[in-house]
Amino acid sequence: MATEAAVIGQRVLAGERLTEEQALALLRAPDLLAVGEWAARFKNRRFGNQVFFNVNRHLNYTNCCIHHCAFCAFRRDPEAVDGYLLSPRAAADLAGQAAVDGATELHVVGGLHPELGLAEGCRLLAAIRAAAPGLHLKAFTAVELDHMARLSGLPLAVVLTELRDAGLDSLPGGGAEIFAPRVRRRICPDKISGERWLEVMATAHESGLRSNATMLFGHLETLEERVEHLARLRRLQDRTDGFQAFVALPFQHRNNPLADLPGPTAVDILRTLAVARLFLDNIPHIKAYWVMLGVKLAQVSLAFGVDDLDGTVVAEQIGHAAGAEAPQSLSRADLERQIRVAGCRPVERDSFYRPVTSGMKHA
Ligand code: V47
Repeated sequence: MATEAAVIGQRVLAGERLTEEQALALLRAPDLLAVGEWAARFKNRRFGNQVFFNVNRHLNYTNCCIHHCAFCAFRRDPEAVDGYLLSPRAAADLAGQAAVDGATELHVVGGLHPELGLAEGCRLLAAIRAAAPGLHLKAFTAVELDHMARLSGLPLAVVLTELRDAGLDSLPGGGAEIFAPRVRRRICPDKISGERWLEVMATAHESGLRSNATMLFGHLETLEERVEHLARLRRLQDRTDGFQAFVALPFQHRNNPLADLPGPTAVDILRTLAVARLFLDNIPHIKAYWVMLGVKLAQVSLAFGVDDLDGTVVAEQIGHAAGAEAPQSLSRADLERQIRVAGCRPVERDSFYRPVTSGMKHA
């Protein structure tokens, strides 16, 4: 007799949308490989054996933050001796070098610096844009955008317009954590609510900006709260169609107040990615962030519904501060090899998932 999970698998492959109850059943299903196989088939229908990657660079402009998130090992008090805030000039120099090295995208995020309002955010982007006109600027999480709107006393729509005029091209998906208030009270008590995160994204999507979405999982949340998070993303995507990729971020457990939690196991990570692929039928790309998965597990995840391996990265600090053991960067050749050895075809993409066919390829 077919198991409950097998019936769900048949239904989803026949085109039925997964319910929250079914997603939960798959997260609990003992047969990891069956769930992975359905997710891989779902992915292959859309993208065949292609796996996307991009040549990017992360730029964390400040570690100073007025919040005290329990999972974060990167933040410093604004007055701390090891707190930093990059000047627009220093950020521009890094961006210029990234462009010379062949990057097509800069991922710009930081803590909530008490003095970094809209004017400073615009100055930062404008300096980067001037130094590297061809780079796509994926900058500022919903949390940072809300902070700028508060400091400047301006509506979010105006903040977004001004940042776009200064060079903003799209938004990263960070800061979503887990939407459930029960969990937020414990892991990020000062942060905007899940509702506000979704509202900021809705406003951005309605203004024509595209974004990603994340989920930081494997700490205090229940599986039900994980599914609820995915369901809220799926509902917003039904309305706006603005999310390009979903990024599942496994909790890194070192050097932070939650360090006594073990973090998710490899099986949990793979199952969560596979269920995200099957449940988020309206978000095209499922991204493995190898910095937090580790390169080896990220490669395995390509058989579990993942179609995007992010990226060359170069100078990541948030995951590494919390104990990520992955290297600081991968080269284009490294990424291509990881993808090929997994039996897939590497496709270098731009920030809107169009294949990169020309330009300097020497990262
Ligand atoms: O916003 C912080 C999370 C995010 C930890 O949009 C942690 O393409 C796990 O958002 N363990 C930053 N996660 C990373 C991020 C991201 C990465 C790659 C691609 C994209 C994209 C977005 O990492 C933070 C927070 O949600 N985070 N500390 C930790 N200890």
